[in-house]
Amino acid sequence: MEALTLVIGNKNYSSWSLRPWLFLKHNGVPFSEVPVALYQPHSALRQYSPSGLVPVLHHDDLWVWDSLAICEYVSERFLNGKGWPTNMAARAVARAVSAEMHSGFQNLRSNLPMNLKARYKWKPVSEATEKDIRRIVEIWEECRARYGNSGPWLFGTFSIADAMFAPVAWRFHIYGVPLGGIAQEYTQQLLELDGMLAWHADAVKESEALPQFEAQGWEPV
Ligand SMILES: N[C@@H](CCC(=O)N[C@@H](CS)C(=O)NCC(=O)O)C(=O)O
Repeated sequence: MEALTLVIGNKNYSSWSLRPWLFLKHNGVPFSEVPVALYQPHSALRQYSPSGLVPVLHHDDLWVWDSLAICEYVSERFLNGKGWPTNMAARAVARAVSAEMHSGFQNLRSNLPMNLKARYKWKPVSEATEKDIRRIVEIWEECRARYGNSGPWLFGTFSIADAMFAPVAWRFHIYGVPLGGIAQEYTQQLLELDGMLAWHADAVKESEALPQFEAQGWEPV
């Protein structure tokens, strides 16, 4: 295989970077990592990424600079397309929920930032954030019920959609979001993945502290 490199941000904070990293790891595609510390005065990001954002996949002279596009490319190039469900209807829904995650849930993202070194006691959040949480739970329940018969993931087999939602599992865990049933089981299952545990182990060793990812007004557990 040609040289495959994933440029990622701080593992403690970079939810976007986690998605393609987990997808590559879970599928056993070998790659090397280039960590770039985010939001530093002289960040090296520009030299690796045309958008100035991570993650970016470098495959020889090809650069792919978006988390969903990277997962798609890896699926096509190395996995014979198995990143998406084989059934056409399931595949369309998997793409829809992945796109919804990719472009939405701004309230959840900004009010419950991913910070793997933190654990908080749950407290009521804004109606807008509650709405994001409810919609994610609804997506998970629907996908599991309609398309998840062949395995434990949203579409049975682990897919790009699961990788896209993986950081949400950390957010729910960090803030102690009260869940039940399928959402609880699915969150736990994501958190117990080898790739998630390996990412977490690296994250807690990082030394940078970025104030914009520290939640305000939350009581630590
Ligand atoms: N749409 C992009 C978003 C990537 C993104 O926002 N990355 C953040 C890190 S979590 C970043 O690189 N921020 C650096 C900066 O804004 O300088 C993707 O899916 O990859």
